[in-house]
Amino acid sequence: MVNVINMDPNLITILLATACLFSGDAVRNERQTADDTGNTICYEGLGCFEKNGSLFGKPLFPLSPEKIGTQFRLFTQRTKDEKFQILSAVDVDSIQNSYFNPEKLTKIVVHGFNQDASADWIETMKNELLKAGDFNVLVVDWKKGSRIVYDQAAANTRVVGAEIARLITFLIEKFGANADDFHVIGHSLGAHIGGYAGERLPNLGRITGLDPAGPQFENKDTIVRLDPTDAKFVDTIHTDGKRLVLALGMLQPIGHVDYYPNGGFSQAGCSIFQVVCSHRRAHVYFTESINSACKFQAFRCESYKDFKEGKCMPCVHWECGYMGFHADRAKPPTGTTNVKYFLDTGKSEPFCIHHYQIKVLTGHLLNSATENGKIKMNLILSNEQLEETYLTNRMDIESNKTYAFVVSSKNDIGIVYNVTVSWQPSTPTPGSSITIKKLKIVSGNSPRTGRFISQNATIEAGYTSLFTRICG
Ligand SMILES: [Ca+2]
Repeated sequence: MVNVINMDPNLITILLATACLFSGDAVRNERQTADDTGNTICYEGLGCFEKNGSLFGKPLFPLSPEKIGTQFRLFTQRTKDEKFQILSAVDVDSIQNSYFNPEKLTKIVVHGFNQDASADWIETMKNELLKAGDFNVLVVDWKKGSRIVYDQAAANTRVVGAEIARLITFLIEKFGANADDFHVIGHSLGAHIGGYAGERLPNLGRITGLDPAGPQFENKDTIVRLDPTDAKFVDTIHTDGKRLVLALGMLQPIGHVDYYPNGGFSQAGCSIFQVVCSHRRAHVYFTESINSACKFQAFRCESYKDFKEGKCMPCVHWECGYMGFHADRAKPPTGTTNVKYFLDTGKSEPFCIHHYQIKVLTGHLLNSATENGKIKMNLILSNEQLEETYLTNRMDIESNKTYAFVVSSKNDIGIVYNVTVSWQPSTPTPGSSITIKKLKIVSGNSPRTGRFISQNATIEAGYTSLFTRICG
């Protein structure tokens, strides 16, 4: 018997949802079949939805708009402490009598599975958005469609997406809004809701998918999931793409640009027992990015391994990405999709960190053809303050070869004046040493300002060598 008393409530939620995966038939009699075959259901004003098991994960119809009860809550800088205003796509007055301004950009925030629009993270994101700009912020509440069995919630995303599309179309046709000015920000299932909205709207400006839900969506046809055809710019943040037992997100790149903090899974500071911690980090990072001075700089790279080995730094132009709110500052050339960016984050707030590349060119090894061990480096600033200590993984060192590493700091450390380097061989061997010809540090924030620190030094085990900045 599992002792549920001491379990993480988030874990209980997931287990309950998973345990219900096979009970989808129980809710199916809520549909209203509109054709003779029972394969299509139509809802007034939204169109028809097929129950197509070969494309969609489970053969389920979405629930009716009445049952889902989707609500569009408008917040603006004028709202202040007043209650939000509710907009309706079938009620001109609801918009005319609101603070909605079609001249301004609109941010639409959509929650995911088992959530609602009153969640703390939505309140925080909404406040940060309104601090950043005079936006129309629309928070979408679809809790009656999301706080149920996962499979049915996943099916319901199609109706919620269609409702968002209908509202935006209404705002365009009746109030002169511009499709390009709308930006849907969706977490988990909310990301795919953005996709369903976008596929119905030519020229929707942007969709941000925050850890787009994986179960029933990963590796599915583009009509099932968020994809680059759903908006003019689609950016995603993958934070829970791989897990031994259950991944809530996906690793598959599905946007024009796809960001993979910490490799896209197992976020820094999240333990394996905190089931939704990594999944939720996507919206935490996005919210922090809105007004942060630190811009979550990321680097275009083929893999996290390549990134960690320093192969993707420095970057130039659009290959330097910015995860989160400012992702649209780095757009790849037209027609390029699924561009992957990597970065690391801190373990706690603020999560944004600065990345540096350290390149080491070895000289001739004196003792053997290959040495194995770890290199330890201390970065020292002008005021002799120790900024960062970095220890490489155990590695083979050979003569006359360049090695690159990525290190990170919570602070923008600026110019490094001195670096101390020591050598820690894996097995104590008399005379074990490495020779370093050149050492270079490049800041990820300003790729053109490489900092060279050079000396041809032989470093014996147990000794420390000092490298001084000479130019750059
Ligand atoms: Ca799509």
